[in-house]
Amino acid sequence: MQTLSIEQVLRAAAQFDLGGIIVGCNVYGSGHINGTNLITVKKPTGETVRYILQVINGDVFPNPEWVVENIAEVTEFLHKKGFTGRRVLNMVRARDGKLRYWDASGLCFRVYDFIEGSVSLDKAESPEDFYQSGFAFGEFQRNLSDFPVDKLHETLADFHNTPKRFEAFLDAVAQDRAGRVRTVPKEIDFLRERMEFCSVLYKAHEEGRLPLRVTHNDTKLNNVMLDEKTRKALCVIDLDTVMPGFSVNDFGDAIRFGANTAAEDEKDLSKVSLDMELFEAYTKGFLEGCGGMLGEEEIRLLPEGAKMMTLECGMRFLTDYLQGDTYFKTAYPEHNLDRCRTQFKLVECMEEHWWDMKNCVEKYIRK
Ligand code: ADP
Ligand code: GN1
Ligand code: MG
Repeated sequence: MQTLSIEQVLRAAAQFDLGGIIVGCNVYGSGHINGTNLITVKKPTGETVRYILQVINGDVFPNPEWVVENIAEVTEFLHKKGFTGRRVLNMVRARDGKLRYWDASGLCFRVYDFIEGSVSLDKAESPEDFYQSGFAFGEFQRNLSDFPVDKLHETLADFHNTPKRFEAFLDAVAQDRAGRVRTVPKEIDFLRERMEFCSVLYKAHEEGRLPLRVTHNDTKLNNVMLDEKTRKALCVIDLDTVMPGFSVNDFGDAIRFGANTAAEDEKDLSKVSLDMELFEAYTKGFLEGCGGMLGEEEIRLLPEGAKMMTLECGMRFLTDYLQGDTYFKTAYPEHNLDRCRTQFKLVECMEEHWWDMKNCVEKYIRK
């Protein structure tokens, strides 16, 4: 997605009912998909109020209207369950009453109330932080367990369909659009050796061992806001991919990002490993947040979810690298490859710690 000029952002912000004069506008956050800006508004009373203005990435989401409609439905549903204020994401209406604004160049913008007094972390500062994020994502899933699923659009088709992702990867290798295939033989072999694993969750689903639920599907630590002072979880954000999915994948994607001892794009792979203390903290938080809604077999498959999401994410980074970096935001040419390598190293660590992960989740079944 191209970077927006400040004029474009300000013009879009002026279309929303922010009730004052815009006095600040800065690029914000470390998300890989949307264009996020922090907008500061001075109200006639003299107080300043902050908002998040985002341009939805139209190269990623084929229908931004669907994204906005899903978020409206989900946040209203949570609202009715008593989640208000900083406990739920709140969309601000544009001057025409709609929850989004399309500019003349075809970009779709939306605005949220900024969740004040909160932090979103790229790395847990303690196991308690990670426990809290697990609780928030578990609670989110529990709260949506009675959400009418037919109201949800599939904003990104087959988002966590790992076998289909594998086919897309093979296709990217065959096409070699960016001429990079010859530079990554080890990474290609790594994936080919794990082709069969890609189907284990779909198999479990077909055999009736793993239900589809309404899930978040992008459970990175920085998609949860924690209270700055108490460090308790406030709310789950980045609701663009709320769709039917497997609980174990919501668990797994969070482990992939948050229980890695290194950053997602660390170049020094010796720093990458699976932190079992963080794994356990998240397991406890997630299962407590889910409040008993997961079945025993589902809990047993949590480690598969962790490995699946890590392998899939590495595969997505590699596919994007092979296609010439068209999906994820990148800061330099090898960025997607560095990200892919950390994910594959983490998969290896998970394979080494397989029985530690299995024993850990088993303990919570017995509790
Ligand atoms: P992306 O899809 O690109 O990851 P996000 O919706 O996650 O976009 O937003 C990027 C970052 O912006 C988040 O990780 C968070 O730090 C910040 N952010 C987003 N929405 C809010 C909000 N309502 N209040 C405070 N911070 C927010
Ligand atoms: C993207 O939007 P963000 O940065 O929270 C991506 C996730 C990946 C993640 C990898 C819609 O998440 O699926 O796991 O990057 N989101 C989308 O960091 O593709
Ligand atoms: Mg995000």
